[in-house]
Amino acid sequence: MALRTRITDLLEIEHPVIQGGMAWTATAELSAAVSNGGGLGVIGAGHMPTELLREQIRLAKELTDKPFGVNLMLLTPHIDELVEMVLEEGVHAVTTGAGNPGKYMAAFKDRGIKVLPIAPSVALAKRLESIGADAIIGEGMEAGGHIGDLTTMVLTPQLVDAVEVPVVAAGGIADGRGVAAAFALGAEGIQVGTRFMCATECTIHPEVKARIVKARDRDTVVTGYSTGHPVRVIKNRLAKILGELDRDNKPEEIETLGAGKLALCMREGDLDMGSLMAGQAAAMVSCVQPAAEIIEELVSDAVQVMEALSETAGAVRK
Ligand code: TUI
Repeated sequence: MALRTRITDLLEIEHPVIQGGMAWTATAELSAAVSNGGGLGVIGAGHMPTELLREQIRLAKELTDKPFGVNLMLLTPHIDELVEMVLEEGVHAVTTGAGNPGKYMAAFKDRGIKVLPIAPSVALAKRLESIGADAIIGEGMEAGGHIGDLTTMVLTPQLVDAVEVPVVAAGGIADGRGVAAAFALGAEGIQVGTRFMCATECTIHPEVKARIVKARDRDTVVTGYSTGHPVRVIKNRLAKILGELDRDNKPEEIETLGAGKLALCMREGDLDMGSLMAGQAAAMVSCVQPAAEIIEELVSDAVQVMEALSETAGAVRK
């Protein structure tokens, strides 16, 4: 079963499934497993030191001969150095988050690297298209981590209307129904983060995976509005404290308390005082399974949903 779109053609992959570039979570192991499963695996750079990211890229090249990418978090202070290194090493694609990658666009394109920026709004997407983005990843506020303020449901069709390049829908997609919905909205690919956190090959602490599997519909909360960089996480003691600091409008204290907490969660498995970044779709993740199986299920279930809808449409017409 395969869904061919401009995204599969652009990235030379089998399935239009891009893995979210989650810092401290999307390591070479997970990315290679996603790429080997026919999607686009993406190493999450976050604040990773340059040489560590270089090692991760080299490891991914050992683990897969399929295309994979790197996600660059543009707020990181040594972003210029990370970009230089990615240009040296070469990857198939770069996704970007938390800013405008305009400054680097020409360099990536000269090197033959496809650029897929994440945009939480129409205006930014249009700007990014005008400077050469190969596709736009529209990320709704259902997503985990740093988010914008529009939902996937309203952002996706507006992006599809606003730009010519293909749109990838992200945020809240964790099963075949979500994939089919994204396609109904005009997307030609999807980005999935939270469900891949529960891939067997994902190297985060097993307690984090268990917490996601246990998650229910209202278990996430957004903290950090007062910092200008709101972040969706699974509720815990840290989130409660950050929420109180947010209400008291103390952005500096949020930044200080938040530092290092993502690693504390993902590496050490501290579910209490770690930052458990995950999307609302955590509630829809019910098991830990291999990345290739997740991709296969997303695609074949989506095709089944679309076929059923087509039959319904046929029956209605008669
Ligand atoms: O980037 C993400 N998700 C992230 S980044 C991250 S690390 C972090 N931690 C604390 C504070 C800030 C970052 C954890 N999760 N998703 C993609 C994404 N990009 N969401 C929102 C945006 C975005 C926001 C503003 C993209 C562009 C943008 O542009 C503003 C501008 O400069 O025009």
